[in-house]
This record gives sequence, structure tokens and C-alpha cells, in this order.
Amino acid sequence: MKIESITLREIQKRLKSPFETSFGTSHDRRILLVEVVADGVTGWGEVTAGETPGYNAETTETAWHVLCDFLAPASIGKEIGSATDFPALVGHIRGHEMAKSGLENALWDAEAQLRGVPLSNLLGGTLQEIACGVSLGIRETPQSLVRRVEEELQSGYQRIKLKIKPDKDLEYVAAVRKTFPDIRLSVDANSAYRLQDAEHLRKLDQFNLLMMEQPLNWDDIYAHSQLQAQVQTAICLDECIHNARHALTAIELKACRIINIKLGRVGGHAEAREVQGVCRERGIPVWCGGMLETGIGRAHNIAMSTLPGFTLPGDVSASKRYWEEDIIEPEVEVTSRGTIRVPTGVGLGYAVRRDRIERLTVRRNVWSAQLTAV
Ligand code: OSB
Ligand code: MG
Repeated sequence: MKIESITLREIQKRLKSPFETSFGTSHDRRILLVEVVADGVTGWGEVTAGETPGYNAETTETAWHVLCDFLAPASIGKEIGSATDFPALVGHIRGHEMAKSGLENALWDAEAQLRGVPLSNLLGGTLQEIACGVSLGIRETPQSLVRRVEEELQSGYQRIKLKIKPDKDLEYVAAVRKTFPDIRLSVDANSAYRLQDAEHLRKLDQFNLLMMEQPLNWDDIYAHSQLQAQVQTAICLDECIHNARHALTAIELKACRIINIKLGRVGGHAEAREVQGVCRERGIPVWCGGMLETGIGRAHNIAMSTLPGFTLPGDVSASKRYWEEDIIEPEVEVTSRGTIRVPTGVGLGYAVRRDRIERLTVRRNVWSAQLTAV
């Protein structure tokens, strides 16, 4: 595959409603889309960095910088055997996984089209339908949260995840659990607690949660191992895991019993598959996280979720929960059983709405192999 051109653009798009986590509120998204042409075929990827460095160190702006000044120049005009060769091409650039993932995943889409297969097949996925859960932001009152949970359950979602932070935790979880005693329920703290809060976090054990996600520091696997020894609820790591080596460390240290995989956080499909493999060999269930993606990122998440290690419902849900109108067609829809049917068309399996993307674009940069020495 020759990387013939790369188009990077920023689109701006408002979420239907603000999404509050322990690190801040997201409403007006600034999203980078990567379009590559390889051997005459166009592939799309999405950079899942946030507008602020509240979830991880990357932002829309750092990803723009790293893509423009390092990743695109290192890739343009290069010949690679397959998208799996991309990490080696940019291995001299440390970190910036979300920026890398946007470009690598676009290459995966292109490769799947060149081979005439759905992306899920190219990745080695086996599922034809994936299980879906939802992630609910922090609300003003426990009552309003309970109402939201009820709506999502009526739509069929198989697992409800509640965002929590200190003072917006036990009361909220208690209200939801009391109203829905049997649902699959979990919480996500996005690193809002410290190991000294272990006694407080142990109070979550009474609610029979599927997991508590990333309670402690974003870069502290060791502290999570200390906490896991003190709570019954399974810890799931999100922010801490950037690659398969981190996953191995966390599993060996017994820092978690579940891992959430996000394509952006681990640098793209190749590393995501490695993380999945490490977990699968050791009996650690994984599931696909979400980063408030447009349909392009969502389509990549659906393809990844078909791999055999993905045995828990992910945070991959319908386009209409986030957007008035998505940038793919058809939009991602969820069945009444709380599943998404994996598309069977080649590549992403959804058509990219270029007209809509054009209207939303606020800046762009283009690299072309003809103008660049190989
Ligand atoms: O921790 O999973 C997270 C959104 C932004 C940043 C971090 C997280 C989230 C979510 C939303 O939980 C998941 C979704 O896209 O629905
Ligand atoms: Mg999380």
C-alpha cells in the first residue's frame, strides 16, 4: 500500500446534550478526521482526543501539531505491506496515541477496501452482532439520573455505566440500584479518587456492580493493585492502559480484573488487538470504550468489538444519542435487544457523508506524495 495522500481536517460539532465527567463537561466537540488515499482507495479515521487534557495528555490541538509536524511527514509517500506496518513507521514518535490512531485506522479502512472485506474481517473479528451499553454523565440529582437510566433500558441497552466523582457517587448509585435491582450496572470515576479513599470506595461493594472503572490516578497501576486487594468490586482500568505492556503489568500486579480498550488510547487497531490478545490469554474480559465519537470513530469501534476477547457490552451506542445528524450513512442504530449489527459492506461498512463533513470543517491540511520525495 502506498500512502498517496493524507487530508487532515478539524470539524466542530455540538453534542445533543452536555456530557459531564469528574474531569469536566464536554459540549462543543472539536474533532480531527484523517482521510488517506492508498493505492487509489480512500480510508477514514477519527482522532478521539478531547478539547482539554482532562482525560489524557492529548488534546485536539496537540494531535493537530503532532499529525502535521511529525506523523504525516513520516508517512506520506511511504510504501507499507499492510496497516500492521504503520506502528513501526512512526515508532520513533513517543506517545500521542490518539493522533497516531487517527491515521493508522484510516489505513486499516483503506486496506479492508483494497482487499474487498469488511474491516471486522480484516481484524480477525468473529461476531456478527455486538452487545451495547451506555455511559451516563453526572446529573444534577439522583432522580434525574434514574429517569435517564429508565429511558436507556427501554431502548434495550444491556449495561448502564454511571459517571461518578466525590459527593456525586453513593447517593446516585444507591438510587439507581434501588429502582433497578437486577440490571448490569457499573461506575466510572475517571481518576477522581485516591488510595486513601479505599474505605469510601468499599461502600460501592454493596451495590453488586459489574465493575468500577479507573477510580485512581490516570498513570498509577500500582495504586490500583493496592485498591483491588481492598474492594470486592472488580476494578476496570481505562486511562492507565496505553499498550499491551501496560495491560500485562496491570494483570500481573492484579491491579484490575477487567480492561476497557479504546482505539485512540492505545494507538490504533494493531495495538488494540495486542491488548485484547494479552487479556484473552489470561482470562481478563475486555470491552470497547467510547470517546463521544462521530460515526467514523464509532464504525471503527464496532469493527474492533467483533474480536473474540470482547465479551462484555461496550460503550458503543446509537449515533442519535450524541448527534442531531451523524456524518455517516446509515447512522449507527441499536436493536431492541441492545445490540448493533456489524455491517457487512467492505471497509467501515458505512458511507461517509463528505458533504456534511465539508460544512463542518474549520481547517484542513493536505499532504500529497507527488509533491514529496519518497
Ligand atoms: O472514561 O469512558 C470514559 C467520554 C469521554 C472521556 C472518557 C470517557 C467517556 C465516556 C463516554 O464514558 C463513552 C461514550 O462515548 O459514550
Ligand atoms: Mg472510562
